[in-house]
Amino acid sequence: MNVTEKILSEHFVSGEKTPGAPVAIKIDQTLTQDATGTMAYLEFEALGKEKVETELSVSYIDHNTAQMGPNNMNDHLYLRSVTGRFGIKCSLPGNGICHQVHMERFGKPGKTLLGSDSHTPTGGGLGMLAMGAGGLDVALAMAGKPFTIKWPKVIGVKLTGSLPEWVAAKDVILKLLSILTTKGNVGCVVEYFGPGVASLSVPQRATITNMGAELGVTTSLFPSDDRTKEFLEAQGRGKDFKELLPDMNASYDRVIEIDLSTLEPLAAMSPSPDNIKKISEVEGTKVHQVIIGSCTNSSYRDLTLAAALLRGRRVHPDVSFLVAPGSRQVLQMIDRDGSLSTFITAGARILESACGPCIGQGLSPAEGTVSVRTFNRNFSGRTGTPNDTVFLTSPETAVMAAICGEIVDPRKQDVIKYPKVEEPERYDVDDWLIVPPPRRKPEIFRASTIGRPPENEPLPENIKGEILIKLGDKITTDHIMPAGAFLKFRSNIPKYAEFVFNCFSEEGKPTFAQRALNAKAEGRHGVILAGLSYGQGSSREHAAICPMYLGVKVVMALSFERIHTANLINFGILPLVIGSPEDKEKLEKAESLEIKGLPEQLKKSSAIEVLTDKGEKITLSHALTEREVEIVLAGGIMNLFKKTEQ
Ligand code: MIC
Ligand code: SF4
Repeated sequence: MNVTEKILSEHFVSGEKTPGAPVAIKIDQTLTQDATGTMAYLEFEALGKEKVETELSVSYIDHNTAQMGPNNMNDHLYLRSVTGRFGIKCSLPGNGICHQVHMERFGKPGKTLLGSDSHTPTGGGLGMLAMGAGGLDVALAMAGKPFTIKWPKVIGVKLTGSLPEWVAAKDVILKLLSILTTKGNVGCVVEYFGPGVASLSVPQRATITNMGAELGVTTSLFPSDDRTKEFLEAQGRGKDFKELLPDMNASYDRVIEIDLSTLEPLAAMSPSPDNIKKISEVEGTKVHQVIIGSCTNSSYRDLTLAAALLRGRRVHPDVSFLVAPGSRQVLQMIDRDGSLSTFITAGARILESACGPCIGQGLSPAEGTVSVRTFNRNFSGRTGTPNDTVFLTSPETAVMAAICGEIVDPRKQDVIKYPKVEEPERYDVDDWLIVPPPRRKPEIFRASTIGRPPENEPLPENIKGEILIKLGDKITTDHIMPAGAFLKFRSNIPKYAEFVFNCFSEEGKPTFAQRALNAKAEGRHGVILAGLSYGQGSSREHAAICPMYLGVKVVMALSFERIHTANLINFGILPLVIGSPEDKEKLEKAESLEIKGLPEQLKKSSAIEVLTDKGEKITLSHALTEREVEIVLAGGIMNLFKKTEQ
């Protein structure tokens, strides 16, 4: 067996072990972050449980730390109290980004981890099966329910050789993104193996599995080996180590070979993480902002390497250079070893250990300018600036751009030597900002800005659909539900729903929300029409809850991404697959459509007949399991849960 099969088999609850078939697995650990967590815990409260049933659940406060107005801190206090009440640890603001901290302090090889954040696969760097999901799925896992995925196809990535100077772990995942792209990988797991694996430390592996989220796969993971042991021992967690290697004769559904020695510095250029350029192709591009941070590249190794490059130098006067350490552990360590003062002397602006600019919480670039960021996403508008250009690169490439004021191929110069950076033998461990649940159950903090999750009615017999929006390919959850300045409304669905598809609003015309609410008031059902890979990116279930609140009942697309599909189903919205671009064109010509006898059609077969107002009869399909059909028909999983468990 390969490592994926080993972990899945050990956590198998029910289902069929054939690719594509649904399989329920036991979840050992969960994590939430505040931007998705508040809703997840409101949902957990609604499940009526006394305590979480996982081995470990941690709530991180790392996304909404700007605190402009009371909304954010209201959420923080709610999270701290609700987690204390249900037996969950709470990592307070300032302690760091969930994925970095979880890797440092809690991740364990061989365990399953479900997180309400799409970059949860960071844990795969430690040999965990770590997956992103919507908040409701995480709430159900905390309540002890198994999590259902499709038994995956495992893509084996065989690593050989070792990284040359100036080439980083980030370039490995950028290379893979250039091969696999962000589309068409749903239902796959990427597993790294081969002799090159041993040359990568756990934080380097975590960079790779973190950004594997952009491939749209279920997760990515590395084996657990001596390097894993080394890392856990250095974190004072040697007892958490477990060796986990693929069997000698392990097989994979597809094998891609990457010789690390032949890689070169790469960048992903806006608007997509798979728009890969060689650094040598974009050399000379003038840069105005450089940021080192995010859950992809802000480990102690990344920051000490950046500091080593900057020692004795200053950043270019035209560049605004920012550093956001991934965790308090990283910040404390760069303080003690002098890297922090190197950054300050070089002219860096030091940010708190949080997501910050990665999720558009400030630091938006100027219009039309270029920023180089060590992050994982560059969807248009995500920075808060609609027409900027973002290059996603390694810390090495980013720092060189900060020093030179333009993108440079560092291999072509010999002024700055490539520094040798080793993982420390011992990390500084101080978990003071991780609050364990108190002995006496605290009162739950409630605030006016925190609403209840909205309710939904069962799916109607007959859909009288109004096509509210017609979209193209690769619509991300950032398009559906903007984050950045709107993040503070995450706990208030009616308010947040006003901004659904905000980026497509045209001045003087009714917004998507207004059109949807009008249709709802007049008894018509909202329909969204889209192309390939609908719902890429974040795990935010708000991209389903808010449309649900606005009366959307069906999304029709050429293909869907995994986490978003699950979120749609969980909130009673039916995802229907359009069979061909020709059928999509026919649907695009229509304004409204009808689906008759939907419950019966759904139960009978995977084909669903749709009749447009132009008289076209089109057959769409669904890939829902029996249970998912039940969920959608009930109007969402909460309604079903109430019916069956209470
Ligand atoms: C992101 O990187 O887009 C986020 C913000 O971390 C999201 C979660 C969210 O929308 O709160 C994610 O990746 O799931
Ligand atoms: Fe935070 Fe950015 Fe990572 Fe999302 S991708 S968890 S916003 S650092």
